[in-house]
Amino acid sequence: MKNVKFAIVVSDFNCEITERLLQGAQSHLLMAGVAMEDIYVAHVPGAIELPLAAQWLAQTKKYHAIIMLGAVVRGETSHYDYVCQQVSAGCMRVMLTFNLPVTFGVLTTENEDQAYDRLGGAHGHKGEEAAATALAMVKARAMIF
Ligand code: INI
Repeated sequence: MKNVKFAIVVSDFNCEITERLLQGAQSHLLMAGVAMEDIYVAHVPGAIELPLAAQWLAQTKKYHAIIMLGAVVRGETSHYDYVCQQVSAGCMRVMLTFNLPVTFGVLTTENEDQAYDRLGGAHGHKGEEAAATALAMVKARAMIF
């Protein structure tokens, strides 16, 4: 896919997991023919910071789609619920405000095993899927307009 630009915003919290999400998303885009220079990667500290960085990237008007990657793993408190709810709501808000695909590649799991099952294990690879969805949305938009 030529001249189509993607931004990936990835959180560093649980970075062993999010690094693998990033690798999956990048390799999927490259395999689909996206040029390396058309993939911009921004890092943020945690999942809560993802929507704001996605908003900044959307404001630049440089990208055809944004891919949000993160890993929220349930701990002993209700913190997990607040983070998950706000990140998914923030993703949708940026998507509709900026009229731009923002895919939700944020794992929300009970434990790390469930996360690894979604990084090329029993439940596919959520980084690759977030990239595939971004590509599909760019194509869907091109068909509509
Ligand atoms: N951030 C994550 O990305 N994943 C988590 O599992 C997580 N937990 O469990 O706390 C997490 N917390 C940090 C949060 O995203 C913010 O960075 C922090 O609250 C500062 O705003």
